[in-house]
Amino acid sequence: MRIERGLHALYDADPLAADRRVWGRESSPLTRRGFLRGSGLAAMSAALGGAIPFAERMPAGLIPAAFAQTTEPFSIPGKDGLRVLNDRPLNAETPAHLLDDAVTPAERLFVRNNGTPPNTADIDPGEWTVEVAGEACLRPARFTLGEIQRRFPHHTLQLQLECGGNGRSEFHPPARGNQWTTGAVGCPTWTGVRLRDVLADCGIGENAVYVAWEAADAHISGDPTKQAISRGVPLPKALEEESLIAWDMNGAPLPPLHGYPVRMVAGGWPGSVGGKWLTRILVRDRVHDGEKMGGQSYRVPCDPVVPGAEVADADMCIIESMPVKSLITFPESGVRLPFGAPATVRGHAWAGDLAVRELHTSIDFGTTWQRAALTEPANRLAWQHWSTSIDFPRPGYYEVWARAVDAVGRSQPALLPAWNPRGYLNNACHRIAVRVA
Ligand SMILES: Nc1nc2c(c(=O)[nH]1)N[C@H]1C(S)=C(S)[C@@H](COP(=O)(O)O)O[C@H]1N2
Ligand SMILES: [Mo]
Repeated sequence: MRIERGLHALYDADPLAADRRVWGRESSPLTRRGFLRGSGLAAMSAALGGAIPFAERMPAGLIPAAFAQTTEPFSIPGKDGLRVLNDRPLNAETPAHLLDDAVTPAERLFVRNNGTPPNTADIDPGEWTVEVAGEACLRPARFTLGEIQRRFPHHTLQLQLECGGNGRSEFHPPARGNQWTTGAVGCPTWTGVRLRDVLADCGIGENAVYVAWEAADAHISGDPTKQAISRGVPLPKALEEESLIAWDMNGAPLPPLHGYPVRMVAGGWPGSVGGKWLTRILVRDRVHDGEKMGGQSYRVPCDPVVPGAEVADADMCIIESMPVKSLITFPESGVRLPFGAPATVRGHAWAGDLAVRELHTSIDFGTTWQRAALTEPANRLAWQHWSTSIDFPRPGYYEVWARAVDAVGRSQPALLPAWNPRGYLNNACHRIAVRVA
């Protein structure tokens, strides 16, 4: 059997019907249970390359992890093995096994552009200007990047960056937008000054509510009267110690695609709050109303809705802290392991504004879980690393699922969380395929 993109389309359209067509599995739409028997089990086992010891636990209507994460050839200069989802604007994600580093190298950080980046090839970074203004700014000012670097104390922090739409490809009905699987996340180190130090210098009015940014990228249409994106955060988030105006990533100047010469980073919130190619900071007396703040952008229904529902803009709320999530970065999904030797499995976990408290793995489709070792974060809002050793009871096809729990006890859902119109915040457990022979 040849399995390609078509499998996703088939499962997107109707997962239980896809099960029937691909494997001959009949199941109940209510319980999502349906035992793979006879020819169905034989077909799936053949495709997966072995018996499936926990076959009777496998949820119906779920593409086996062995086929769920396809990789396609692609190249962006300076990017190593990322998958391009769109080239105008450029969007590329990182396969999970390439995110194994504790600190994400530049070559492996996803790229999410809403517009056309400015040409910064020949600029003098020290002369780049950043203006501070807005209704609630007491002393509007204009700094060069050189002045910012000279006037305010420097800080280096490791901060996670995850696109609000990471995981969108799994929602059904499908949501429009980049069809990210699991790779729109990374956790480099950033060097810069605290946003709050610059804001304090300019004076924050009593009426301040929100801190927003504007940037030098152009709207994708080329229309100079339109902005590509201009977002921000409520004042308390802007004033946190970890909200930075950064010029270095991993000890080197920001790469052009990641905002050279200067950007904002507010870890733990959707990546879209951190403006690349920063030109203006606005202290607003209202919730910022820039491009991609309103409508349905970076918003989810304030109250849960049934999948496929149309939700009025007025009933959509701005995404703030991202939910608890984890990745399995080793081994690579699809790995073949020898039977009898314990296998090391590891990855990272993060939880928006919170820390991760526990991480568990399962090899029986979520029936039982074992606790992994978990490190403390390098600093607040940095992802944590986990590792565990797994014994597989007999040869066959397995899936390893990882599930993190945050500091207040919320855990990742085994499969999909609440559907929302734009497909944000999918923090379902990451799963990898393992064949033991
Ligand atoms: N100026 C500007 N800043 C931006 C964007 C953009 O398109 N333009 N994209 C945002 C989004 S949606 C995300 S997820 C992050 C991605 O950062 P990265 O491309 O450095 O990984 O940048 C944010 N900052
Ligand atoms: Mo994003």
